[in-house]
This record gives sequence, C-alpha cells and structure tokens, in this order.
Amino acid sequence: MTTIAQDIPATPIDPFSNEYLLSPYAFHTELRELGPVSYLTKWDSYVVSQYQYVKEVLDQPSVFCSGAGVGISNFKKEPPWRVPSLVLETDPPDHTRNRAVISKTLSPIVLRNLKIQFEAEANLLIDRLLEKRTFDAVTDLAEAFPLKVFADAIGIIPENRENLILYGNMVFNGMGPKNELFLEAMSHAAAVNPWVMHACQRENLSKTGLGIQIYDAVDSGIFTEMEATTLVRSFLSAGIDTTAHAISNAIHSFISFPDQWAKLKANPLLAKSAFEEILRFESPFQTFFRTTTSEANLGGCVIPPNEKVMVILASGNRDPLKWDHPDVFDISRVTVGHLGFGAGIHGCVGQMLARAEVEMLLQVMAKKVASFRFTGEPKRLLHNTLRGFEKLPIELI
Ligand code: OVM
Repeated sequence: MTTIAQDIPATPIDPFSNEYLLSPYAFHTELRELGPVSYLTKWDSYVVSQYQYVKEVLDQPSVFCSGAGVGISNFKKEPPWRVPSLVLETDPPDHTRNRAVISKTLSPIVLRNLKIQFEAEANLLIDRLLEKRTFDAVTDLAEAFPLKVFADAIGIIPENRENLILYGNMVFNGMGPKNELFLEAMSHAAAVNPWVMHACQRENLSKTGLGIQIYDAVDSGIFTEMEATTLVRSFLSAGIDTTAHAISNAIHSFISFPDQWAKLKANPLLAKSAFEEILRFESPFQTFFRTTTSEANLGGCVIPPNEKVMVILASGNRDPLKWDHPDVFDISRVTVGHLGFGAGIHGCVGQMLARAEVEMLLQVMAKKVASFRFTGEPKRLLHNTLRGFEKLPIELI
C-alpha cells in the first residue's frame, strides 16, 4: 500500500516553556489534534503525541534510534554532556547485550525478596511519618523511600545519597534544551558527578547488592571495568527521581481524588493497579526523543533522516482514541498498554523493581493512614522531562 505524503503542520507550541511544563495536558490535546506528526518551529524537532504513533515510533527502533541521544540534542551534531548510557542511548546489537546484563540481576526470585524488604522499610517510614504528622511529602516521603530502598538494593554507599536526586535532575533536565532548568541542574555537576562514578565502582558497591553483579560480566570478559561502572550508573540515573516523582504524584492524586483514596483503603490490594493508573494519569517520565536513521513514515507524514522526534508518552497516556475518560483518575481502570514505562526494546528494564517499591509503599499507607490533607499550596516542579512536585506540604491523619 502506498500512503500519500501529508504535509506536516508546524506549531509554535513550546514544550519547554514554563506555561507548558506547569500544565501540559491542554497542549497535548492541541498537538494530538494536529495529526500524527507536527513540527516544533522553536526547536527544529518533530513531535509525536497520539497513542498509536507513539507506539509506532517505539516499535521501530531501527528507524527511530536512541544512539544519537534521547534528549533534544543530536549527539551526531553536538557532544553529549556525559559518557552516553550503554542502554538508554545505545542501539542494537550493543543495546541487546548490555540490557541483558542488567536484566539478569532482576530475576523474579530477587524481586520477591526485595519486595519483603520494601514492605518492612515502608512500615518503618510510615510509622515515623505518622508520628511526625506534618512534613513535606516530596523530601520526607517520595525521595526518602527510594533513596533508602532502591539505593540499598543496588548496594550504594550510605553517605551523601542526596546526590542521587541532584544527579537524576541533571540526567532528565539534560534531555531538554540548554535553558535555565538545564543550567541550574548542571551547576551541581562538579560536586555530584565524581560522587556518582565513585559510588558505581566495584570496590564501593556492597557485596550483596545488584550493582556488583554487573561486574561479573567484566570477569567473564564481556565488559571492561569502565563499561561496568557506566552500566551501574544507569541504575542510579533511571531509578531514583522517576520513582520519587511517581510517589509525589500518587500523594497529590489521592488527596485531590478522595474517592480513590477511599477505594484503596477499602482494598489495599488495589495498590498494584493504582500505581499503573498513576503512571498513566501523571506520567513522571513525560517525554523523550528519538532520531531518524532514514526517511520515516508515520501515518503518511514523512520525516527526513537525521531529525529529532519528540515522543510524548504522557500524551499517549491521555489520548481519547485509546482511553475512555482519559482525564479521570480511576485506580480500578484497566491500564494495560499504558506508556508510563515506555514500550518496545527500551521499555523500562527496572519496571518490576519500581512496581515492587511503590506497590508496597501504597499498600502500607492504605493500611496505616486514615487520610491526609495539604497544609500548604503544593508546588509543581518545573522540569524539562519529569512531572512531579517541588513541595507537597501535607498532614497525615
Ligand atoms: C541511563 C538512563 C538514564 C535516565 C533514564 C533512563 C529511563 C536510563 O543512564 O541508562 O531510563
């Protein structure tokens, strides 16, 4: 079948303006209504926002590659700010081999044991917070939980773990253009980058965590020591801020939709499906980019080779062609096929770990917390890639 080439509409929408970042969903609707592909005049990038075409992009990694970076910058035109990730910013066949090494550390039995630890830590944390009663849910809950349980699972040194938040901020703000948010995040680089690389080295990882297992691939001749360090870095880049913002978004959504909190309290086992709905409804990782390796056709729109394509997962997650009442937060909805973890060969490799963390945390909260309320205005985070909060002052009741 030949598809007739369609004109690609240009749009002045700026997905890195403060207005957009604070309130993206109306812009997503506008972008979806422009068709399968539109062109961001301000940034010289194409953009895909409908569910079907987001999926089509992610399912064709040889046409829409990751090796030229998954931020707005094209690594073929400007050098990246850090050594590229051996999974995120890599294409097959290297990607396949490297991802398998990470995957191997996350076996079902390992996850089952971790889940037991996550539940115990969730109980300790929620007991402490119930005593404290009023606190900032961003730092004291959403960040504190993965900084403890995820970093413990990887086997990271306990000192100065807050650096992981600053590092994640660099990684994800670093996917945007070189705006204020990018520069502010990068201003911590000199202090944070050496700490991260130090924490990822073989001799500084705990003997029982997941991180050190990556070094088995050095011993069996698959990687150099440096490559293993870079792969361990992927755990730390991807695994903290993403989960932290998901937890913040969960708290905010449950306070904003008390009927859904009541539903969860009535059946704490809904924690599992609640997490999926949070990822659909307020995707922490809103967006990333691909780069065309050849001419690419999406629904008749032809994108030239070597162009950046912005892929808005969060928009696919609210596309009315895919979801009934997409703007309604409903923790018992069927969320199969949501794009909160991406899709295709680069779909989140740590998703089962993230699920284990947040499921346990929400379950414990549903059992122990009667209700909660805001004690001040929640403050949205301005961020090039992630959606979450800067401050969420709350009281547990
Ligand atoms: C990595 C990496 C960094 C950020 C995100 C991510 C969502 C991976 O360094 O591999 O996945």
